[in-house]
Amino acid sequence: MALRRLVGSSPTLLQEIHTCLIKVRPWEVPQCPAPADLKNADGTKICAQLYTDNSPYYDQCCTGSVLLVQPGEDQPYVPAAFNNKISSLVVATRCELTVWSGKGKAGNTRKFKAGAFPRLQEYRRGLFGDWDNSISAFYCKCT
Ligand SMILES: [Ca+2]
Repeated sequence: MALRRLVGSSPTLLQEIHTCLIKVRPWEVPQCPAPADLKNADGTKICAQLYTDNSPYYDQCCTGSVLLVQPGEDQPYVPAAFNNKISSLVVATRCELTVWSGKGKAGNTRKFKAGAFPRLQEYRRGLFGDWDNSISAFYCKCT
């Protein structure tokens, strides 16, 4: 291992590094990307990213499966793997995501402007609901 070569044969130092890595676990602590960082693999702009999972901890949100939403994308019927499952989302700079709670753009609606929304539980839907696991349709546009 490169790490072992780096620290030589000092078991104490190795143990310290190991403990530190366990405490931080950087590979298990994904965070929501910044709105300005939303890009396709080829470098073109993404309108929004929708995630199926979140967490009580803000720095552990935007996890699970991710749906990349392209500028101008209109989905009256969210793909089954994401329907009523989206728990975190990020809207790119100068873009706006409109969501609906019902299929075919029925039910409640809300606009999310550019920004990270790690916990959709915190956004009220109607009188008693919230937007966690409640998105069934969306439209995303950028200027
Ligand atoms: Ca979910």
